Amino acid sequence: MSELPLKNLRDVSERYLSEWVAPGNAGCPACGAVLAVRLAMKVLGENTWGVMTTGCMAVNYTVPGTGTARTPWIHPLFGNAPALGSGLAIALDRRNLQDDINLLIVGGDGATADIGFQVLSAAIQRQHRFIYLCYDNQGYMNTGGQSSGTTELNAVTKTSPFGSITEPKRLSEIFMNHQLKYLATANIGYPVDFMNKVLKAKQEDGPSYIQISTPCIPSWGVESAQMIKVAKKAVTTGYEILYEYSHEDITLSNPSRKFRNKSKRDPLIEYFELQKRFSHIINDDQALSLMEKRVDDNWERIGF
Ligand SMILES: Cc1ncc(C[n+]2csc(CCOP(=O)(O)OP(=O)(O)O)c2C)c(N)n1
Ligand code: SF4
Ligand SMILES: [Mg+2]
Repeated sequence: MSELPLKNLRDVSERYLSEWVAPGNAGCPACGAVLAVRLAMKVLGENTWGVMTTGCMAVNYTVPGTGTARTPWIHPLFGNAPALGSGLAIALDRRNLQDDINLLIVGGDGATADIGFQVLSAAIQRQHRFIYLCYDNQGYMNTGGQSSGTTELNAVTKTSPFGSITEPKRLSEIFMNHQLKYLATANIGYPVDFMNKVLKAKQEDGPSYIQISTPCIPSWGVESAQMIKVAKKAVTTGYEILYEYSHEDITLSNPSRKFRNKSKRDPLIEYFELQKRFSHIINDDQALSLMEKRVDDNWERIGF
C-alpha cells in the first residue's frame, strides 16, 4: 500500500499517533541516533521486526528494563545482523508474510562500514527484502568513542587523539554500487525528509539502505541542546548531501536542493566550530581549505 508523503511534523503527529519504542531508554540526552530509531519505528509501526547490531542502540533499545522496542527485536552478535535478517526475510517469504511484516535492520557506522560490512554486502546481493538503517555517528561510541570507517578526517577520537588521518569510507556510495532497490542519505535535523525515506523503503520488494547522520553528544563534544543545530549545519554548509537513489536515478532531496548553489551555503567553519572534536583545526587555514575542497569534490562526484 502506498502512503502519501508526509508534509510536516503536524502531519506526522496526526497520522502516526503511536510510539513503538518505550520511553526511558539509556541513551545520552538528545542522542541523534535514539531519535532516528524512534522516528523510523513511528512510521513503520506495530508490524515491524527489528534486528540490532551491537552498539549504543542495542543497549538503548533491546536491554530489558530500559526503553525497549514494543515490537519483536533481536540483538545478535555485532557483525551478523544482516545474516540473521536474511534468515528472517526467507522465513517471512516462506510463510507469505513478506508484505505484512517490515524487517528493519539497524546498524551503527562501525557495524556497517567495518565489522558487519561483508555480511551486509552479501545480504544485499542476495536481494532479501529488508530496510537497513545505518545511524552514522562516525565512531565506535558504545565503547567510548574510537575511530570507525566513517570517522571524518581530522576528528579527534579515542584512537586519533591528534585528529583522524584517514579519509572516511564513502559508505552510501559503496552501497549505491550494490543492487539496492532504494538508497537514501538522511540527517536527523530533517526528520520529515527522513521519515518519508523510511516510508519509501518500506514499499520496496527488496533491500533498501538508509544512512542517517546522527550527532553523538559526548564524542563529538556538542551540547545536548545544540544537537539538531549541529546536524542541520552539516546540510546547510553543503558538507553533507541528502539524496535518494532508486532505479539507477539519483535525486537531490529537498533539504539539500538550495545548497547545490555554493553561494547559498553557510561557511563550512560553522559546522566544525560547534564540535569540540574539531577544535584544533578552527584556526588552521590549510586544514579548513582542504575540507572545503572535499565538499566541492563531493558535490561534483555525486553528480549534482
Ligand atoms: C566482534 C566485536 N567486536 C567488538 C565489540 C565491542 N563493541 C561493542 S559496541 C562497539 C561499538 C559499535 O560502534 P557502532 O557500530 O558505530 O555503533 P555505536 O556504538 O556508535 O552506536 C564495539 C567496538 C563487540 N561487541 N564485538
Ligand atoms: S554515546 Fe553517543 S551514540 Fe551513544 S547514546 Fe550517547 S549520544 Fe548516543
Ligand atoms: Mg557509531
